[in-house]
Amino acid sequence: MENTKQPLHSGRLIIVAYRLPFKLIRENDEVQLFQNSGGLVSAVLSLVNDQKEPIFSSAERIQWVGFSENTPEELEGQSLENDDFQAHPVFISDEVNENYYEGFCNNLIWPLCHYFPSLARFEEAYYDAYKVANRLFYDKVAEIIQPGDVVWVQDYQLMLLPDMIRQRFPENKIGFFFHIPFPSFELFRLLPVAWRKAIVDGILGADVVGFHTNDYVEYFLKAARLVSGYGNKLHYINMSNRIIKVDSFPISIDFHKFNDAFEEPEVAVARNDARNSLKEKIIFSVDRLDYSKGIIHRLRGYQRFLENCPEWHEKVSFVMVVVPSRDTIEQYQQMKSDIDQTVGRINADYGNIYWQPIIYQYRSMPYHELVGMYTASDVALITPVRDGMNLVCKEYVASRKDRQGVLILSEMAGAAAELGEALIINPLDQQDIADAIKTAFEMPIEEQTKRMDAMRERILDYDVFAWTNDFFTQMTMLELEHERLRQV
Ligand code: ADQ
Repeated sequence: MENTKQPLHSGRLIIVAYRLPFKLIRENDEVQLFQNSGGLVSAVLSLVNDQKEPIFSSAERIQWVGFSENTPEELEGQSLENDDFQAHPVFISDEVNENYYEGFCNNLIWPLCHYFPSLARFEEAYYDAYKVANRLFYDKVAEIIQPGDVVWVQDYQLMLLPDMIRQRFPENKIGFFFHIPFPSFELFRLLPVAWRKAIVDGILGADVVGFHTNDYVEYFLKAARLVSGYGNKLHYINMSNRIIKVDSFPISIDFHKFNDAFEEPEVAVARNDARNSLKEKIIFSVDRLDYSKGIIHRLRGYQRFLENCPEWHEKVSFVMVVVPSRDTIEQYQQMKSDIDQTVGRINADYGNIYWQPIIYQYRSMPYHELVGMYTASDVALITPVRDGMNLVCKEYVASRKDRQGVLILSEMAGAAAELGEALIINPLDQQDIADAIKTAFEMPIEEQTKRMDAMRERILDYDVFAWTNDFFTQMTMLELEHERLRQV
C-alpha cells in the first residue's frame, strides 16, 4: 500500500551491499526474482511502507546494487524488478572476485576484525582487487543515481565506496553501516599504512557511519584520529565543508515475527517433536561454520559440564546446528573436521546406546524448525569468540512468548551490551561455560521469566524497524544541522 504522508527524504533509497536480496532464476527465457526474507530486506521495506512516518516515498522502488552471480549475457534484456525493488547487478570477473571477496574481505578483513590476526593474509593482489571491485560498484551507482537520492552502503566489502560516491556526487546523502566488529587500534594498525588510510577515508565519505556498539564507535573514532588526523567531538567529526556523525545502531530483528511464530502449527509440531524425542533438558545452538563463532570452545565447555556433573548424564541433549559456509576455504574445511572429531569423541566418551550427548547437524534449517528448536530449548548456548552483534540470541529471546528458557551468551558478542540479563560467559573459559549450563538448569522458572521479560522488552523497543528508522532519522537531523550552520 502506498503511504500518503510526506516522506522525510524526497529522493529514492539506493542500497549497496555485496549481495542482491534476490536469487535471479531463469525460467523459460525470463528471469524471475526470488526475494529472500532476511532482516535487512524487511527492515528496508518498512522505510517505505510505514504508514505513520514514512522515511522514503513508496511511489518509487528501492534501488538495490549488488554482485550478480549471473553473467551479463544471462540477464540481458531482462527487467530485474518486482513491486518493491529494482535490482542493479554488478558483474565481477571470477579472478577479481576471488582476490576481492575470498581474498581481501574474507582472508584479511574478516579475521582481523574478529581478532584472528594470525589468519590474516596481507596480499597486494587482494588490495588491488578490492579497489577494482569497489570501483565496479561505484560505476553502477554513478549510472543510476539522481539528485536527492540517498545511498546506504553496507559492510566491510565496500569500505572505499562512500568516498568514491562523495567525490563525484557531493550533494547526495550517504550512509554506511559496518556489520562486523570494528577492531581496537592495535589490530587495525596491522594493515599497511596506505590501506588503512584508504579505508578510514573511504568510510568517512559517508554522512552517517553506523556500528553495532559504542566500543566499535570508539575504536573507529580513534582510528580516524590516528590514521587520518580527524579529531572528533563526541560522535561528530567536523570536516572543512561538512559534519559526519559516527554512532552506534545495534541491529535487531523483527520481534513480532519470532514472537508470533510460537503459535504457528508447524512451529508447534516441531517443538513437540523435539520435546518428545530428546532428553528432559535441551540445549540448542545454531550458527554458520566460522572460527569466530567459538564452536570448538563451546564443545569443550559442554564436555567440562559433563565431566563435572554426572548427575545430568542421560538427562540432557545438546542440539548443535552448523550451517555450511565458506567451505571451499581450507581453514574452514579444517575447522569442520575438528568439529566432527570433537563431537564424535564426546559422544563416544560419554554416550551410551540410550543417550547421545550431542546431536549435531551440518545443514541449514527451515524457519519453522529453527523456531521450533528455539521454543523447545531450555538453554540457548551462544558462545562466539567475536561477533559484531549476533542475531541468533535475539531471535531466541523474541521466540520465547512463554517467557521461559535461559540464554547463555558470550561477552564477546555485540549483543551482550544489550542483553545483560543473559548468563554472560567468557567463551574461551570452559569452566565458565560449564558453570553457566549448571546454573541455567537449576534456575527457577520465576527467575527465567524475570530475565526473559527484561530482554524481550528491550528487543521489542528497538527492533529492526527501529534500527533503520533511527539511522535515517539521524541522517535527517544531520541535514538540519548543516542547514543551521549554513545560515550562521
Ligand atoms: P552472521 O555472522 O551471519 O551475520 P548472525 O547475526 O548470528 O550472524 O545471523 C545469522 C542468521 O542466520 C540468523 O538470522 C539465524 O537465524 C540464521 N541462521 C543461522 N544458522 C542457521 C541455520 N542452521 N539454518 C537457518 N538459519 C540459520 C553478520 C555478523 C553478525 C551480525 C549480522 C547482522 O557476523 O555479528 O549480527 O551480520 O549485522
